[in-house]
Amino acid sequence: MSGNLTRKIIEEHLVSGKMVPGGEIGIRIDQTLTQDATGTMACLQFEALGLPRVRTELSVSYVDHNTLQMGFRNPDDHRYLRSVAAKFGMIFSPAGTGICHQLHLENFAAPGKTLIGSDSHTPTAGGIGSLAIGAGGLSVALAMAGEPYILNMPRVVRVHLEGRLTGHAGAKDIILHILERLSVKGGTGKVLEYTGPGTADLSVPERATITNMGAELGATTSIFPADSTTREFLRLMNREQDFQELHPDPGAEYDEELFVDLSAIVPMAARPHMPDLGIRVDELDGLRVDQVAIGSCTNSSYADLKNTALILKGRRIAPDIELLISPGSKQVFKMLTREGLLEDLMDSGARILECACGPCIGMGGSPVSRGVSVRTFNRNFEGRSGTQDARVYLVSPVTAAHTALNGCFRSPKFWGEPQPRFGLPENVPDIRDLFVFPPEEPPQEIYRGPNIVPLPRFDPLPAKLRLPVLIKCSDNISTDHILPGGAQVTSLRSNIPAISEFIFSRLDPDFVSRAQKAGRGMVLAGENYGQGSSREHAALAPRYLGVRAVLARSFARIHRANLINFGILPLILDDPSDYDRLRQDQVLELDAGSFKPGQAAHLISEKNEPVKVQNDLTRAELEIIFHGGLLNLVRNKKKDA
Ligand code: MIC
Ligand code: SF4
Repeated sequence: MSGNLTRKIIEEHLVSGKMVPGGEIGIRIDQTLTQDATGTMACLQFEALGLPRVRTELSVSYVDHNTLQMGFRNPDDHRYLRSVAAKFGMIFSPAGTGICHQLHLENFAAPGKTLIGSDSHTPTAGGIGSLAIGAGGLSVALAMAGEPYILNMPRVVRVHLEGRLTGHAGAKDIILHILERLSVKGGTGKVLEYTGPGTADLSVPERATITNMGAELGATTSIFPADSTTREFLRLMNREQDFQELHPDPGAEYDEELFVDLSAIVPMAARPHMPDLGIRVDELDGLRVDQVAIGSCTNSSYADLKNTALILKGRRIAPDIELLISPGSKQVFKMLTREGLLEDLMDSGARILECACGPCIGMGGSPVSRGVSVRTFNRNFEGRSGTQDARVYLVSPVTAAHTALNGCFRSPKFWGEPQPRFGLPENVPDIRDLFVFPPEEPPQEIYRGPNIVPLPRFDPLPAKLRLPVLIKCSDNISTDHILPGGAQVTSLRSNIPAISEFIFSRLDPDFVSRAQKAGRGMVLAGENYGQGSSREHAALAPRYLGVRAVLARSFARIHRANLINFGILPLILDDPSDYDRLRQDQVLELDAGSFKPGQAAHLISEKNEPVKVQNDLTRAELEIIFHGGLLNLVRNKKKDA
């Protein structure tokens, strides 16, 4: 099979393996991005590799998540990241400059480039035609060291867009519609490649909204062609030289197809607590709302906020409502200011927050108890907003703005004339000089605050293990369930012993003490275990607590890779009914020493009952796990060399 865009980019970057769906391949990485919440760990890991400089075309270190500075932790981490960037040749984006994905799209992403980022929404850059993949911090550290990125060759889905958007519908409604059709695991092992005449109707930031939320489908990534719209976007960003035209070949073949008629798309919302629980906004008519938040890497572009401002212009938000707005970048912020739109937003009663992730990761902006919060973000997992009993709905900026005015969801038929969908203005302000570019003569000093605790060392996997089931969890457990976000916990990302105290705290406050008492154990889970955020701490901290295996009905891609990177066996239950049969505290024995790549194996319960697992681990993955994790393997190989 040949000719689709995804395969063409992969082929150009292929360093190992065959491009057969499901098979292991290695690709050369042109660009990396890290953010502060995952970046300190990635940088510590890069330091451990002992190289003098990064070996990519471009690596950018953004500070956008942990921007609250309540005490020394976050500011110390920012200073550490700044000094690491200067020493090792990375571009540094200081706190407040913007959200990594929005900034990367505006300033660095380019068609045909491969990008991996230690954040699950890295596929945002697919909107400009990059092959952009979210990964764990360690995988990104290795890419910074010039190592290929290893992944399974995805199946490529052609998403054929017909027609044009009409009425109040926007890009967010398209992806919410696709999520409703495919579900949060519908993209597993796949790349969604957007084609068809409908692509021409969408601007680059609108495309980026769609590729951003491909992460919620569990997709490896999503990508749009690079066409005249892309060229125009790059021209306005003052970097037309980064453009190359990219299309699938005529008659290109795909593994699957999906047709979407844009003219049939209507305003949509995702209901609590999952991004795929789609519903038409008119079906929510009358539902009272406490808070509206507009921003995040999904919907914080100039057009998103201009639309919002023009809907709010000359009006006040409903009296009982709180409206929070965070522009995606200082470039967006400057355009709003220049056009007087910021004033429209302020005069409506909105609170303007800094250009950062903010409420999306529970970094401030939590809703009231039992509050209904309507957000233009991409995730509405329970508790993620920082208020455990809040109910979060995901919507477009247009829906959010009307909801803020009305104080409740109203059917779009009451919203009046739709706004036109805006493009960028001619003179887009350049904010490149706000980035700190690495100096010619790199300084050698690295600043390490007391919050940066050295990485724990892990032992190799013993051949024979007796592991109690420490927790039994349901389907679609996200990494937010495993390790909560929010200001308190996220500021501990550089301190594994401290952050491990929060593992599974929202599901079961006794988990940590049980794990510590047992010394070793396993997690039992349903389908799509580890969906959502790429935070490798959701594997690293359980490993620190003694988790040596996860037995699940299926795994989300990035989390499975993180488990392997930190020496935890991800095993798939062969018979789904075993999930019902197995209980918490039950002890299972496994003879890991006898595991062979790709061969089924059996665990044995106390009653001598076998539990069959499909072991889909490759030789390379098993080697990593047997060494107790990828860093051990790299260190041991160095010792032997
Ligand atoms: C998220 O949206 O969940 C985050 C916070 O951006 C994460 C990264 C993290 O946990 O640091 C992600 O998407 O990977
Ligand atoms: Fe930041 Fe939210 Fe985007 Fe994650 S999803 S990168 S927390 S804005």
